Amino acid sequence: MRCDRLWKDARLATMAGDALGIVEQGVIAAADGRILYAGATDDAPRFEAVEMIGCDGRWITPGLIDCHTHLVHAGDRAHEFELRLAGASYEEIARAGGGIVSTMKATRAASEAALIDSALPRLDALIAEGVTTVEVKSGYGLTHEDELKMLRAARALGEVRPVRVCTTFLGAHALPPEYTGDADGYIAALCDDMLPAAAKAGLVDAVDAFCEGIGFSAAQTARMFDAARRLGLPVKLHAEQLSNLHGARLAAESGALSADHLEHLDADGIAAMARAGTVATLLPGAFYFTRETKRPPVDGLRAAGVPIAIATDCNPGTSPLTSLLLAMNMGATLFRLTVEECLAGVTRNAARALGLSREVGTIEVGKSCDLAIWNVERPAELVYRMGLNPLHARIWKGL
Ligand code: DI6
Ligand code: FE
Repeated sequence: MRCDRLWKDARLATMAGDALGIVEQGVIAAADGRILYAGATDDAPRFEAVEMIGCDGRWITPGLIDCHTHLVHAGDRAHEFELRLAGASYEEIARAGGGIVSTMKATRAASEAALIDSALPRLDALIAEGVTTVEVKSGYGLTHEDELKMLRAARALGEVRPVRVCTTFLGAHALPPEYTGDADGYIAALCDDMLPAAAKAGLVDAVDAFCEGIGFSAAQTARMFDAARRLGLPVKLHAEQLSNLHGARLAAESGALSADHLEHLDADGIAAMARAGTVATLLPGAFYFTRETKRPPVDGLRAAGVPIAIATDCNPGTSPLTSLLLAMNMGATLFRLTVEECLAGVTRNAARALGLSREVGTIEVGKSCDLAIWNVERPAELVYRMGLNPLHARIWKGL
């Protein structure tokens, strides 16, 4: 059988099924960017490969997926970090006009080219650790033009780097100053104008909102979800990070791909997510950086069989994190996830959180040949180390 490239003498963690999917003596064949065969060397058909790559027993996992980021934004919030170190809380800073609104001002002032330029080092850091798919949200423009500018910048990232970019419309991230006292008016502008325009321009893969006391109410979130449904777009939600507005239940009942953060999630929310198959995306970087002490209900999620994903939440305010490997370590250390859960969280379940289960997330025949090849002795090392990057090679669409 002919193929373009063949990786041999490898150990595979295919992540297929519900565990690591380990193959001790494995081979992967790719043709036209897709996986043609992945499995035991002994069972493999005889391949005639254009290029044969010996892996010297290295481990291969699916390319990693960061399914929740705010990678595109201008400026930084190091100064607010200093204020927080001096005792101010995130909510105090937000209410005093800092927080998301300060990044909004910088993002509005930046050109599309400047947004791309400033996001590239962050994207490159993710790519250097084997990320092959990344989600990027809008939400720091908060005007028609600036939200579209952010989404175009996000799409452009996928053209200047070998990575799959999924875009999420997060117009309902914060109330822009122009709408002070009129959150419902802003939601109407999002639903009737900004979201349809962004969708029409092909810039939206999913719709998200920040459902919080300092963000938008459940009723306002429901209106965003209705607008998404009218456009045929999937939804996801920032839910239960700082308070419990029952956003996760609302998201699940709206068929959401994921509900994210979830520190304050209750049993009712867990049950709704389990019924709907909504992924719980945990963001340990934000938990760590804000010195949150309330942990998401991991035992309850596990017991209910809710799939768990892990992402960086890379954003300037609450998670200036550009390492998905470190996010896994934090998931294990802070949230007590197992190694298997951490790895599933950045592969199989992250793909599901993006609605991309058929395309990526496991090493299986027919999927995009997105791989990460590692200099590790066992998969647990990927979760165990802090600050060492053991990536040997990264393959995206077979190349
Ligand atoms: N949740 C978060 O943690 C970030 N956004 C969100 O919806 C915070 C974003 C920021 O502070 O800039
Ligand atoms: Fe976020």
